[in-house]
Amino acid sequence: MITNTELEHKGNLFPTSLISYEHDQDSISFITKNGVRLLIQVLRDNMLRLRYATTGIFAHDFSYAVDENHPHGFNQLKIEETDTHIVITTEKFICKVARDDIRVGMYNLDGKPILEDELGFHWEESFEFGGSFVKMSKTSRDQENYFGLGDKPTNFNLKGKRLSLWNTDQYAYGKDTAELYKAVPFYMGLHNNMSYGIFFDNTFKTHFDFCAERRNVTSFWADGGEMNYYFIFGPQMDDVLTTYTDLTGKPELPPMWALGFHQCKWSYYPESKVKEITSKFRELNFPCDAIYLDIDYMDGFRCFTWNKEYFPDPKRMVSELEEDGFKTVAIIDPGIKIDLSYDIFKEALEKDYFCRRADGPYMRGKVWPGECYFPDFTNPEVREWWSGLYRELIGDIGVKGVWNDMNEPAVMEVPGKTFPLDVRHDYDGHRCSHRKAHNIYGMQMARATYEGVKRYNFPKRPFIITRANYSGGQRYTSTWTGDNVATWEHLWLANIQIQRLCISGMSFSGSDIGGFAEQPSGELYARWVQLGVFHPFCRVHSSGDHGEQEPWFFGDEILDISRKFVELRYQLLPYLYTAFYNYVQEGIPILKPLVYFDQQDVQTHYRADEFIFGNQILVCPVQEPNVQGRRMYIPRGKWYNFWTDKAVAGGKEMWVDAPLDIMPIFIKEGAVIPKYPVQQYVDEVKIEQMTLDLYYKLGKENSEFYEDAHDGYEYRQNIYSLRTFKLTGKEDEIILQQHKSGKYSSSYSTFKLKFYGLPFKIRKVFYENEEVPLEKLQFNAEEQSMIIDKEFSELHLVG
Ligand code: MIG
Repeated sequence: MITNTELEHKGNLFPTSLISYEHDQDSISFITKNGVRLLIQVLRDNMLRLRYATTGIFAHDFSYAVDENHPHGFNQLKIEETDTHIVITTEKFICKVARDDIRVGMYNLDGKPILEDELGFHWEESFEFGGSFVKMSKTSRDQENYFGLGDKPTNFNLKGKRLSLWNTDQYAYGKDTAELYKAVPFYMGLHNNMSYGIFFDNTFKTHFDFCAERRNVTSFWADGGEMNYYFIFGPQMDDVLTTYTDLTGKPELPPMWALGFHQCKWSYYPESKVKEITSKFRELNFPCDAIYLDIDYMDGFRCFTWNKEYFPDPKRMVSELEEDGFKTVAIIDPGIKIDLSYDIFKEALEKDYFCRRADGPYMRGKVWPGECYFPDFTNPEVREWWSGLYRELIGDIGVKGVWNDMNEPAVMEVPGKTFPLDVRHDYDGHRCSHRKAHNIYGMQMARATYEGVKRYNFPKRPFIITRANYSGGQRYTSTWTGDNVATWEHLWLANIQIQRLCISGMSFSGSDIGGFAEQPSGELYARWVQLGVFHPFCRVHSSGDHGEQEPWFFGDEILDISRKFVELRYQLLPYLYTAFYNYVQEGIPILKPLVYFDQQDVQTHYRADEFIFGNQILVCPVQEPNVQGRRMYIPRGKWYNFWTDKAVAGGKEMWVDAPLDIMPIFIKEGAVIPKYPVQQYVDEVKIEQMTLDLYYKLGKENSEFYEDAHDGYEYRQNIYSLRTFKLTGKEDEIILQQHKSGKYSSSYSTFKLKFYGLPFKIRKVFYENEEVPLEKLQFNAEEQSMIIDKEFSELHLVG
C-alpha cells in the first residue's frame, strides 16, 4: 500500500532521457537511456494507448476489458521532431513526448493543454511480489473536475478524493467507503469546456488521487502489473464516453421484461410464500415482471440444486409464475460446498477446476454453504463448464434470469474478506496470483453465467445481474449497488452511484429500492420508488431479518404512490427501451448527469441530484423527509413540468413543489415521448394504440422511438423499427415529420397524439399535405389530442 506523499517516496525510479524512437504503422516506440520503453499506439483519432515497460520488455498483451471487436483506425497521423519533443498529431489532438524524460502532454489542435504529465510515469520495485508499483501523475488545472470510477459511494464530482479499486463485499457500506464491489478504472476530466478520459486497464489493486494530496496533481497507480492506460479526447464528454464504451464493449439488448419492476427479498420461500407475493401484486394491480429466489431455494446452499421441501416441483412453479406474467430469477454464488456427495463439487474436483493456494492446496473458504472451494473463472475451460451447468436451471426448469452474488469474491470470517493474494489463477493462460486476478474474478463468473443463460434460453435473450464487475463487464451483465441501508443518505448515494455507473459504461444498474439493511419508513420507501423507477434496473430488495418491503407493507397511501410511479415506468417503457437501444448501439448512457448533458454550463459541474433520464426527461429525487418540495437546478433550455404542464426557462435553480405523491419531473420542449398503456407486466396485452406526448417548442427538436419484438434476436436481422420524429414549432403552426427505418411491424395501427403547451388553438390539420377535417381525426379539443395513422410522414397543425 502506498500512502506516503509521492515525492517522499525514496524508492521511486524515473525514466531518463530518450535515446531513440521507432514508428511502425499505428505504434511509436520510445526507448530511454535507462532502458524504459514507452509504446504509444494510435487507436483512433481521439484515442491513444500508452504502455510503459520498465525493463524494456513488455509482457504478453492481454485484456479482459477490451472488446475484441472494438472499432479502431485513424484518419491522420503525423510525427515530427523538435529540439525538445517528438510530436504526434492525429486528426483530433496532439501528443508531445519530451526528449529529456519522456514526459507526455496532450494538447488540442490550437495547442491548448488538455492533460500534461506532472512527474509522469515512475515506479517502485517490489521484491516482495516481484513486480513494481507503477505510478502516473498529471497536473490538474484550477477549474478541473473529475467524474467516473464506477460504483464509488461518494460525491459525484471526484475532485479532492482519493479512492482505490479492490472488489469488496461491503455490507451496509457508507458514504466515502473507499472500496466497493466493482473496479472500473475509468474517469473523465473536464476543464475549459474540454473533456478527456483515462482508462487505466490494470486489474491489480488500483488507486486514484484527484487533487486530494496535492491541489494541482492527479495521480493513479497500481500495486503491480503494467502502466497501461488509454487517453481519450472529447472535447465533449459524450465523445469520451462513447469511445470508452466502444473500447470496452456494449451489451446486447435485454429482454423488455428485464426493464419492468422486479420484486426481491432474502428470501422468499417456500413456494407458497412466493405465490402469495406474486398473487398479491396481481390482486392489487401493482405491475411486476420478475420475482427473485435468493439463496434459500437451494439445498443447503449448493449451487444448481433445489430444496425439495420448499420447492417440490420447481419446473411447475416457474411455469405457473410465468403464466401469471412473472419471470423467475435465481441466485447463483461462486462458492461450491465441499461435499463428496454433491456432483458439481465432485466433477470440479476431478477436473481440477478449483482455485489453489501457491503451494498446491485448494483455496478453502467459508461462505453460505459452509466450507467451500471456488471455481477459477479465469480459466476458459472452467467458464465453459460453468456455462453448461445452467442447462437444467434455465433450459429445463425455465428460470429466466440469473443473479450472481458474492463474486468479489467474498469469504467470511477471514482478514480482507476475500482470497489471500497467493491464490493462483489461470488468467486465460497467463498464470498469475490473486493480486492480479481479484478484480476480474466476478466479471469472469458473470461472463460464464451469461454464456450459459444465453445458450439455454436461446432464442430468447438472457438476463444476468452481478454484484462484482470490472470494466467491460457491461458486455455480459447488469448490476446493482449491493448491500445499502434504508436511510435517506443511502437514497442520496443510490442516485449518485447509478449516475456514476451510467457514465462508467455500466448503464444497466439499479440500487436495492428501499434499502437492503434495516427498514425504511413508508415515506423513505415511496421516495425511493420514485427515484428507482427512473433507474435502468428497478428492483425492490431487502434482507430478510429486517421486515417486509413489499409495496403494500406501508399502508394504502404509500402503496398508491408507489403504484402511480411504477405505472409511470410501464407507460414510459418504450421511451426507456429506446434509451437502451441508444446505449447498446452507441454506448450513450441511459442516465445523463447534468455535467454530461451540458458541460459548457459550469453550474452543472457540481450538480448531482438532478439527472436526465434518456434524452429528454429531467428528474430530481426528493432526498429528505417531511418536505413539500425542493430547490433544484433546471438545465439551460425550456422545460415543461410533467405534473402541471407549465413551461419554465432553465439555467437557474428554482423551487419545485413535490408533496409525497410527486417527484419533480420535467420534459424538454420539443420532445415526442412514446407511451404504452399501463400493463401489469410486459406483453400482458396487445398494444392497440400508442400515445405520443408532444411538447411544443418554438424551433426544432428530434426524438426517437425504437421498437422490436421485446425479446429474441430478430432485431439483428433488421426486424426492428426506429422512428425519428422531427418537431418544428412556429408561432401558429406545428410540423411533425416522421422517418422510419427497419422492418418490424408493430401490433397497433394508430398513434394518439397529445399536445402540450401549444400557444394556439388547432384549426386545421394537413396530413401528407392534404387537409383533413378534424372530426376524422377524432380531434379532442379539451385534451388537445387526435388519432393518426402510425405511418404518417408529415403532419401540419395550423392555428
Ligand atoms: O452475505 O444472498 O448483496 O443482495 O440478498 C449476504 C443473500 C449474501 C448479499 C447480497 C444480497 C443477498 C444476500 N447476499
